[in-house]
Amino acid sequence: MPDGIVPAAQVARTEKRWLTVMVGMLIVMMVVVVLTGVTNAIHPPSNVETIDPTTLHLAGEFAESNLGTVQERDGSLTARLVAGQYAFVPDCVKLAVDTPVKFRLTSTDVIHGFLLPATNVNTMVMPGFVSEVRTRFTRPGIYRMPCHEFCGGGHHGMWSRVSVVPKEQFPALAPTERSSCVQQ
Ligand SMILES: [Cu+2]
Repeated sequence: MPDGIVPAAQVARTEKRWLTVMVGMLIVMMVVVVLTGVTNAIHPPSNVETIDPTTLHLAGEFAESNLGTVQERDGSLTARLVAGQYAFVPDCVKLAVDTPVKFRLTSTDVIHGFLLPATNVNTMVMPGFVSEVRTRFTRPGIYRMPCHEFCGGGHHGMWSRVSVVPKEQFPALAPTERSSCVQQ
């Protein structure tokens, strides 16, 4: 219209069109969420385990002597890490290829993130909670491990590594022994 006033019927039509687009996008996103959940097993962790972040270093599962990789009786590996501003401890985790792996992590201070590109490992690490992720590496190599939750001024430097080696190169560990690749 020359005076700039748009007729009500046209406004209603345009709004309906945008509403349809928006509902369509919502449906597409819901389908993506459900499909990735079902086909790729990408879903929120179901276990809720709490832990006191103020006494981690004193004793228990996340005491310093207990961090790193441990071999379970069934041959599987468990890697325990503590995340804190601005590092993971240990900062290099050694694991074997084609072996069931369980990561157990917790934080001493704020929320951090634990992500291994090209794997299903992607979790938040929260103080007060234990995050557990299970995986199996099909290829040896160095997997870079960035913290992917903004955790403060040094966040961009919070990088660690996971070194996955062929089975025969992985040391046979005694039940109380821990392994890492921190010195390498
Ligand atoms: Cu961070």
